Amino acid sequence: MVTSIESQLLTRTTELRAQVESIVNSTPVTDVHTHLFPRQFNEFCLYGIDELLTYHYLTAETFRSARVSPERFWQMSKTDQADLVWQTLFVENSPASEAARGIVSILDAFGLDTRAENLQEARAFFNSRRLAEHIDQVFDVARVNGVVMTNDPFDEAEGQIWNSGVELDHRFRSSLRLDRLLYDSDRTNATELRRLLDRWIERMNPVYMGVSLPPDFKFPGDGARERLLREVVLPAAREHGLALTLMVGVRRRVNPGLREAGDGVGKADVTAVERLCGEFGDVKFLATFLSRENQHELCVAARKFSNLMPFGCWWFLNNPSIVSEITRERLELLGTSFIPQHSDARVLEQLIYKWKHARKEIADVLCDLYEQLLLSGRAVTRDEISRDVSRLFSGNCKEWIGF
Ligand code: FIX
Ligand code: ZN
Repeated sequence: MVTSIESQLLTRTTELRAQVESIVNSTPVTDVHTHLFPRQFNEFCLYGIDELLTYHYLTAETFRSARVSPERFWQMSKTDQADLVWQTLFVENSPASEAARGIVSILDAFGLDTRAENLQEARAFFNSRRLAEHIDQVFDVARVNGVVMTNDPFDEAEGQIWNSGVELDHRFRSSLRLDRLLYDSDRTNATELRRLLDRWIERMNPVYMGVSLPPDFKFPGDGARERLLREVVLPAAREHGLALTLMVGVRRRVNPGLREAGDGVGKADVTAVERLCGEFGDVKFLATFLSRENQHELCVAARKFSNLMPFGCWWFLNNPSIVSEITRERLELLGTSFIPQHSDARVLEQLIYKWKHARKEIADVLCDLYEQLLLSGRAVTRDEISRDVSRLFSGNCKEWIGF
């Protein structure tokens, strides 16, 4: 028999869950790391069903089930590749993976047939879209108020667009990606590198500088990369007042034949980031690690260094089961002083699924947290829930990178 206290508690937790879900689903988010481009960047601005289905997450999964070699796949046209992905992952099999379910969420958002036998309807729909309005609708449906791009000043074609004095859509802000700068040994002249950095910072007006790092990254270290970080990048970050974003634990081209789908993961050394934060206490760091095994250590490191902002459930971690686990441990160790997610979107409409799926997990974790708080003797108000979610979805980002 349910006592009156139990039924009161049940009513309050039911109301609470409804409040949290409504606030999480309606609060706009700033997406701190993507590979998206505005339409002013022409062919860099990827959208539509063929780009969505040839996303490297899905091609990797297709190679496991289709009887087509990667070599043969790369010789196919993009539409033939997309047809094969659709047939393999959506017709011959259930779209069980997170990336495949993401396509279902996107098609459903536009009222398209998620069980179609072929891509005829989807292609006709996306081909009929006027890009400017399509971008507006995607941002609106995903409730994304801004995205940070990944800009490589050493990509010939991208550099030409920047040099043309392109006017950016205000929803897209640049970040200066340093991978090529730090990994191309022929650019290791510190003075030359600093001159290049200053020039590109002035031209792109980035909100941060970013670099991806392998699992064996050490700091301090005696390699060229570590020397350039210390002598060039970090002084530039300090002088320009820019945060440095570290994405640690990627093993590039574990299987080169898969191209962009060929990267892997490795457990990294979080103490390297601790030492960076300690030595450069006046620089703000954003950090995400690719290995699930590094997540708890990252939370503890962030408790030691308040100039360290953990962000996102990166790449192979962006699956509901792991997003839930990481978000829960971050809340338990850091309160709301972290950035729970970034989309890493490469194709425009991915914003819709990546944020819909993330919001579901974040809402569930917050509901549990607030229910525990209630049972511990403190209820939260609607305004407090809204304040917490706004901090997670945009406030921490605004404080760290001004966007
Ligand atoms: O280094 C990165 O920015 C990674 O996110 C990419 O290299 C990766 O291909 C990706 O898009 C993962 O989601
Ligand atoms: Zn990325």
